[in-house]
Amino acid sequence: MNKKIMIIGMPMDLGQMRRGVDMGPSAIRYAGIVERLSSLNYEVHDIGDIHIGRPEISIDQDSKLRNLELIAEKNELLANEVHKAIENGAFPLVFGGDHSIAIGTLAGVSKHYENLGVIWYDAHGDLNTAETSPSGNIHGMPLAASLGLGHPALTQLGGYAPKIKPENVVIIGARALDEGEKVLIKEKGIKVYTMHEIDLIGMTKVIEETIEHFRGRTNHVHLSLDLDGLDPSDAPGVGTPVIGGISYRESHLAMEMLAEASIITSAEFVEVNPILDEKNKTAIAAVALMGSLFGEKLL
Ligand code: EXY
Ligand code: MN
Ligand code: MN
Ligand code: MN
Repeated sequence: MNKKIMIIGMPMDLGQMRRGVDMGPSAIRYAGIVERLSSLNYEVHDIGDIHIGRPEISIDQDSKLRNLELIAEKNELLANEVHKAIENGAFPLVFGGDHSIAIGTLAGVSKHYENLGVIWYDAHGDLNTAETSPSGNIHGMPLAASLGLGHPALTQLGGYAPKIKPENVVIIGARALDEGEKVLIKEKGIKVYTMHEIDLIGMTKVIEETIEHFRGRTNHVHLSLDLDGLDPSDAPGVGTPVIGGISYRESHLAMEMLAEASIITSAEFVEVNPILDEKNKTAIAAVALMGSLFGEKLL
């Protein structure tokens, strides 16, 4: 694992309608992430937060997408910082913010790697476009946008599309997919481990197969971890909770196996909403999972 980590806070809540997810980066920092990673002998640099400010909510006239231009504009800033982190030889570790920030993270990361792999750890597919979205919320669209599907303001971020290829994506934890997303998954042949497969074969096999899927394909895999992938009993502080999720223990196991395989070269932890949380439980879970992802051992 790269011993230099660049933390980038992205306090953006414009991709959905529940206030508070802009406080995610602070909550994760207060849960002790810098100390945790430093104790594992990483050189940790925290560049602070991307400036989001208090922009006025707007709806794009043509597409009806909420905050389209703002999300694109702020994600350009994130993409630049992520790009710089990699250029400086660091592992970019981004804290959201709602999941629309993944459009910026992936724009920054994929500039470096032609064949970037992506693990999308989430209750949702985030594969909607303006046409299929039931909500108009862009946090339900970042994976589609990164695959080059959707509004050009999102797909063309950084000046090129697509950022990733469908065969390089693995979704883990899905249990709330919209009809349009199901069609897209079949059409593109995207590999998905829904909760059904996780129940059936277990997280060990799911991660073994995921690692195997990337072997020979790419040496660079981005982990996009949406805390709502976890069960709400373990991660209650999220805006779109879905019961029947991945347990905290299964998630630890997943992170430990990924650490062991040494394939993750960038990551983001998103959707932590302290206003909806219980005593910062979700941020604390996120920090513990990051500990495992970066090689923490129990003994
Ligand atoms: N699929 C629903 C929508 O597009 O509105 C819900 C999306 C929630 C997205 C969350 C964060 O992963
Ligand atoms: Mn998501
Ligand atoms: Mn989600
Ligand atoms: Mn364990």
